[in-house]
Amino acid sequence: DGPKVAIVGVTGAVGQEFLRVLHERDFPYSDLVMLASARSAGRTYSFEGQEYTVQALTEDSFAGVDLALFSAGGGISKKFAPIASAAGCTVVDNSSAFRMTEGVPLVIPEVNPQAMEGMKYGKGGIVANPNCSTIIALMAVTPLHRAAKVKRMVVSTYQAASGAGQAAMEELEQQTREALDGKPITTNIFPFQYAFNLFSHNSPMTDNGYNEEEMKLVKETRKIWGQDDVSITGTCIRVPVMRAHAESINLEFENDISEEEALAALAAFPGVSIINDRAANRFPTPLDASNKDDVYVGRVRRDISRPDSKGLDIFVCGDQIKKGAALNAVQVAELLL
Ligand code: 11C
Repeated sequence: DGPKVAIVGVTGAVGQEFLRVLHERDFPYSDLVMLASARSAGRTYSFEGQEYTVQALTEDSFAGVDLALFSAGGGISKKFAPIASAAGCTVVDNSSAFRMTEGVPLVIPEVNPQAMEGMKYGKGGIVANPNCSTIIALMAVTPLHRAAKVKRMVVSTYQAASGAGQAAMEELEQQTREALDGKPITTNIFPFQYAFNLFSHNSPMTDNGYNEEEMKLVKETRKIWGQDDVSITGTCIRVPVMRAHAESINLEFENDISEEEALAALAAFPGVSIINDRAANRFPTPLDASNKDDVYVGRVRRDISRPDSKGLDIFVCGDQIKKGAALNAVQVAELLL
């Protein structure tokens, strides 16, 4: 019982994670369709005891499909998500194609499930999954926002290879081997050496000197919180870590908030775990968060540059492929059941 589910982009890093998360969460489905580009058609995957053959994505792929999880890039979503929706298939889209489209809910289930109220599988419509950096930041910042109202937020990211896809993860691994073996470094996905290096996020630069990843943090946060007056600035950096993003976040609040109040608010929020042992200098690392559902928060401290108790610094780590993408999308799909 349950919806007939399609996975669009099943061969990619997020596509494969969709399968793992559907299994882990025992997601109910009546049938499963695996879709990808014509190049990948014919590949087979076994899932929950069944063999599936990947089919080439076409305009006819969604007949009889109730729910589709898309992660095949913005161009594919732009073309095929409206086609799927018109066929009565409800789409959860992991790309940036519709995030800022009016009328398309942009949802983190722990934060703003009300934005997709009334939507159901089999009825069409698109729900957008936010960008991974936004999801991971807002999982940690939303409980603090609810406690003391965020006025301004300064985010510095340390983003993993997985955000740039499976090929970038392979490039990091290969370059690390080449560097250790003293061989010339092969660059393919990124224009720089990635292993033992870091660089400004690879998304396109915009006119104001911010890259698109940084502007997503600004725009998506405002849409998810439904609050246009929150000031946000960010610097996004790609670091040689495999699959979990880290973010250093400085927060300025409208109201007073103590470290204890902040930790209590974080501890009470679903999907957040705290690693904050000052005595042992033990705080979240990307490896703590890798392959985990929760977002990890630590380094919770008063901002000493402010004389009052209206500023905090925190450090956050979250798995980019899970909560940053596949898990969030499957949680959205659960709300459609
Ligand atoms: C990264 N967040 O870590 C990016 C990748 O808008 O879905 C995903 C881009 C997006 O590089």
